[in-house]
Amino acid sequence: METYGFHSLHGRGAVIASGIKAARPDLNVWLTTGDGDSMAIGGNHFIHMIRRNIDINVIIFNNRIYGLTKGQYSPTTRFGTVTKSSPDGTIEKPFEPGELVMGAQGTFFARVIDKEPKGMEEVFIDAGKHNGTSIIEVLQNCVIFNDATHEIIVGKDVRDDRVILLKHGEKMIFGKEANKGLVFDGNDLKVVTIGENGITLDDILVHDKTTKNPNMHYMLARMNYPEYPVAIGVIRSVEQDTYDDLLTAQVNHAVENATIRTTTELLNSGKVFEIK
Ligand SMILES: Cc1ncc(C[n+]2csc(CCOP(=O)(O)OP(=O)(O)O)c2C)c(N)n1
Ligand SMILES: [Mg+2]
Repeated sequence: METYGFHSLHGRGAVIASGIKAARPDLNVWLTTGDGDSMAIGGNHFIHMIRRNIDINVIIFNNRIYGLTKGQYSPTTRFGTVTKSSPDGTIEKPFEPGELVMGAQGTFFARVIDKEPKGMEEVFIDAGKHNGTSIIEVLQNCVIFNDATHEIIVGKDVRDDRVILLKHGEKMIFGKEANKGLVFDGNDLKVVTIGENGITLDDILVHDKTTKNPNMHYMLARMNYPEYPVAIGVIRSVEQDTYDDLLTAQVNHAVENATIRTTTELLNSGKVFEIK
């Protein structure tokens, strides 16, 4: 087909994209999806695409609602939210997409804010370069059916105290005064203030997106307001074999070692009967 993109059936984007990448490994494949599409109807495909580490770049527009169908709650809707399908408030604990990515052995996870195109651009470039499944969660507003859902985190007046931009190799600090940071305390991360209780810059953890062990990335991905700032930027990026590379190698090996090379040879192979 002479095209650069098309719509698939709701929930099946990961399947179509996996098929395209398997058949045409030379293509640079990007999949756009919603929180409902990727985590509800397409949840099964989503985790297996990630587990296979097939080289696809995935942008999840997480507006924490089924927008197109006019406002039913999704797997990422916050507990207690009143929606058209939860008139008394949801009684389900939401997924954070990053938790699923780590649980499914993901190799790349990043989070960006819809109204910050500059940060988004840098992350998209990183994701594009990553060999394997790259998942980018966009904290996306839905003006009509879930307006201002992320404002509690990204609102102009609160953003600097409620968001932490993670940069590989740099201290994990944030805040309007850039004086808050993350340390490890007991079994979990903890927010501290530099200059208080004997805490200095040296105590603050450095972000390493490349550690194979996903435990720290899992903790960073699930940080949430009010206990923690929400992490944006590239949280995890590790190199690992991709499904499409391994598949191509297998196909090439099979072709090289095949004793039957053409359809005519195939038809004349094995037991052949001549009909008279
Ligand atoms: C097979 C199928 N089932 C259900 C629907 C109805 N449907 C369309 S969009 C949607 C939910 C979309 O939610 P999300 O993925 O979060 O995207 P948003 O509209 O919020 O961007 C549903 C249930 C459909 N189009 N096709
Ligand atoms: Mg949605």
